[in-house]
Amino acid sequence: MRAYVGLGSNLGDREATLRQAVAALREVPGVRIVAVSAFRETDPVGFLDQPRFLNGAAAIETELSPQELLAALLEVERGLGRIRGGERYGPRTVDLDLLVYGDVTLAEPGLEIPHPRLHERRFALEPLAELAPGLEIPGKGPVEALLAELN
Ligand code: PH2
Ligand code: MG
Ligand code: MG
Repeated sequence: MRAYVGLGSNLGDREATLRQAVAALREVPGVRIVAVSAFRETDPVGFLDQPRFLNGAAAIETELSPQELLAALLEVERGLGRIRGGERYGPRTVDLDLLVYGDVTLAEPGLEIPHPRLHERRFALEPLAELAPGLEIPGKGPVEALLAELN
């Protein structure tokens, strides 16, 4: 299945951390990295009083289920030293979000696909549009149209 993972960091050496996250993802059995977007500086969204983020996205091909993939992403976050329990939407050394998983829509405790706030977040839509300009976000519309709506 083709899936897309959002990459974010706003603490420490953000670029090194995102590169390490991609390298760690590459090592996950059942995950193949297809492409990685450029990383871009973005203003914080949701909780404004925090450092700017570096954001990007990765296209992967995976044999893992959405639940297994989520578990792998959380494991990579932990391996890179992410500590949870701070402010919601607050600063983080690394954030790996499952944005899109094929044409699947799913909502269960702890896992919603597509990511519930993807369609309203430029920092997530832009790298996604770079990787897959024609991508249809299940239940939301074409990525390019969603971006245009934010203008
Ligand atoms: N992540 C958040 C909250 N706000 N803002 C930007 N610019 N980039 C993010 O990755 C981000 C955010 C929660 O995950
Ligand atoms: Mg996030
Ligand atoms: Mg997250």
